[in-house]
Amino acid sequence: MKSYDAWHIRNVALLGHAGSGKTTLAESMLFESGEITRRGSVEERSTVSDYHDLEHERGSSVFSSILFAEWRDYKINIIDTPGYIDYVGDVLSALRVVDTAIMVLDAHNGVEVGTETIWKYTEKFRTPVIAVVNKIDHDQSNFSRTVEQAKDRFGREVTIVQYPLQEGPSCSTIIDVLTMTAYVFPDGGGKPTKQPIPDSEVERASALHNALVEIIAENDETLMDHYLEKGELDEAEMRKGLTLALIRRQIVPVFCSSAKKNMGAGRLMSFIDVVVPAPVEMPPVPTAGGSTLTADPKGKSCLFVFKASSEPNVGDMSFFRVYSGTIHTGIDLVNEQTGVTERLGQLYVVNGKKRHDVVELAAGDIGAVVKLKNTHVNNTLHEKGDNLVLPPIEFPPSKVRIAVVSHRKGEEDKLGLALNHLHEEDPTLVIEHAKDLQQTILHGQGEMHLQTARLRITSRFKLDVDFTPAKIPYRETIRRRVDAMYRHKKQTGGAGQFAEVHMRVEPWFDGLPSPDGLSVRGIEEHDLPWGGKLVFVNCIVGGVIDQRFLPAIMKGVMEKMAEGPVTGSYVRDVRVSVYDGKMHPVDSNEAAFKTAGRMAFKDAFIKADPLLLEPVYDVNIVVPEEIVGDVLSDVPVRRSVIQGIDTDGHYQVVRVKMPLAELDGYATILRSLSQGRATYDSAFADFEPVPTQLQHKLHQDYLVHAHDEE
Ligand SMILES: Nc1nc2c(ncn2[C@@H]2O[C@H](COP(=O)(O)OP(=O)(O)O)[C@@H](O)[C@H]2O)c(=O)[nH]1
Ligand SMILES: [Mg+2]
Repeated sequence: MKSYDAWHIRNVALLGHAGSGKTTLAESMLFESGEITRRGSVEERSTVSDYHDLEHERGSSVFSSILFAEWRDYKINIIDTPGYIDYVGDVLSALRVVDTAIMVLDAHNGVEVGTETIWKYTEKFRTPVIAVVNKIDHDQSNFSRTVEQAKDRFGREVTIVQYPLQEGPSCSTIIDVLTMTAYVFPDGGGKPTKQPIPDSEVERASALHNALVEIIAENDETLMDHYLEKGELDEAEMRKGLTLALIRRQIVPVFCSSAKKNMGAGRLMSFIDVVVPAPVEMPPVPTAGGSTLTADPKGKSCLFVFKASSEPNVGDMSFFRVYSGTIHTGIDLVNEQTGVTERLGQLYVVNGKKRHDVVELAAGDIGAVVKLKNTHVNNTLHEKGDNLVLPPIEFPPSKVRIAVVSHRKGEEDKLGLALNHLHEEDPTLVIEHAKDLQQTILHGQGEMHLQTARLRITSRFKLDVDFTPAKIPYRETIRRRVDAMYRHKKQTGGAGQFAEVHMRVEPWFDGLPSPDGLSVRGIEEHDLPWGGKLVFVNCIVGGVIDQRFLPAIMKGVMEKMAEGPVTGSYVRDVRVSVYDGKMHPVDSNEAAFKTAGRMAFKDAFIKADPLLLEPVYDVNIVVPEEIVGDVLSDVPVRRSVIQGIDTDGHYQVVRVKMPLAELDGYATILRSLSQGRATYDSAFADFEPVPTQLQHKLHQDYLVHAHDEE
């Protein structure tokens, strides 16, 4: 394969709502460029991009695929992304390493939810965007409406470069107002003949052409004079202004295609070659140290890992973009994050699961190596002596959670490894070993994301697992001061057990005065691993209990605090003062005092007006303004309180405090409430009291399962 430098590489991502035709368009691009000799289809499960079994089952993309097409003198790296918002991780990692986004719109469905969400990401990263209105062959294709919607949602930068002469199954001609050419396609698509624009279209095409020129001229002053002199401009002349307008997001050029009938892919690729910014034309990438990197093939080698994959028939691979220098097989690079020096093996460029060996990859290019042992997604590798860190992909916090249990006993370790693998491949799948809940919890972006993970566990790792609801990490505390005592006495055969402990429990808070009427001999303050405090006060006078038994009493208290009396949840923020007790010269020992401490604490706690606390989250619900009413009226049903509403363009951001117990499942509720048009993110805010009735119910449920423990 030819080597390409940073002037002849283009990096694009195909983005857009699921089903808009990204994968089919990618297939057309590969076919037109001669990368493949037969055009596969999603229906026949034969596309280069959707090669996973899971994608065949689903009938649509689940993972991003790395592809490339050599078109004329250029290598176009294409990342085909999944459209469902559950797989947003792959969209974000693609956007991190490409220079331009190709937003595929469905001419029948217009601008869809996925399109809007992704548009917002391109705004955030200031990614240049090209829009492709696909499916112009669809019998209900409506190009103009789709463009109007795009203008409405994305702004007046949306500018027509191409439009279909006629839409629907008989479409065969695309009018291009940049080259002022009619592209007429043969039956079955492929290479069009170039013809003059038909008379009936000249007026419309010229008006659109002039609109284009104006935007371009804003970015290239000499061009307007040129245009006025000659009366027209060709693509090469307009290139500079167009490229700048793209980089500055002053234009979103609109193309059209029928990926299914193979119309438009070639012309799109020519535009990508000529106009889309090369890696060297993009603003330099800032590094964490405050310096910047340009795509200089002679610079020091530096690459960024944006994707990992593990497939039985493809192997474990790390995918990266070279940001500076030229790397070759066998090069040693230091992983800045892990500190390990990695020797890169054979370098590859890939088309789906097909790998091609290459000897080197220059700055700007995207490639792969067999998975590096100590390297993960988001790591920067550089030459020895440097210390560069490229900005990481910021994955969104997860939205849904589920507990995972291995079906068969003894497979827990295997499951642990499988889950780590899943996280390695997809950092938006987060694994939590929740000790207090005694559950392994899988966090993801949506129900479908979790279900996909489950299928992966079964198919890739051959493990059967059950998904059960994740428990809520409640906390317990008290509202009242109570004194209690417990006598632990057992006589079994020979030696007996005896211990008696009197203690006072009180709600602890900062600035709580010393225990009333007790003489304090020592105070221990413990920050609890699960948050909050235990303050343990020794008020024993006159040696009624041996000092050596006090640690045992505290141990007993701690045991109960780790499994609170109300629901078995962690206890926080209590002060325990031990002020009296009894011991026996023979039968008293540490074990006896531990038990007495635990039981005294339990009895006191239950009498001290216990309060159950639940985790509450700050939730930002982003919803199109037309349907904000539906969301607002539903919020109070979820025991949630609205904190405020902000406006963000066409969207309202509703800020809500919502208990985790309600947040579980909210992704699905919100999706159906808004037909998928609303999304949210959430972050833990605080623990807040559970309503009395609910607390009572949870306590009763707990008592059914709790065993008597003395
Ligand atoms: N009529 C028509 N159907 C298309 C076109 N492109 C894709 N499709 C169909 O739309 C569905 C989704 O296509 P796919 O490429 O998987 O979309 P993706 O989810 O965006 O990757 C499939 O059934 C395709 O055959 C097109 O240009 N015209
Ligand atoms: Mg797809």
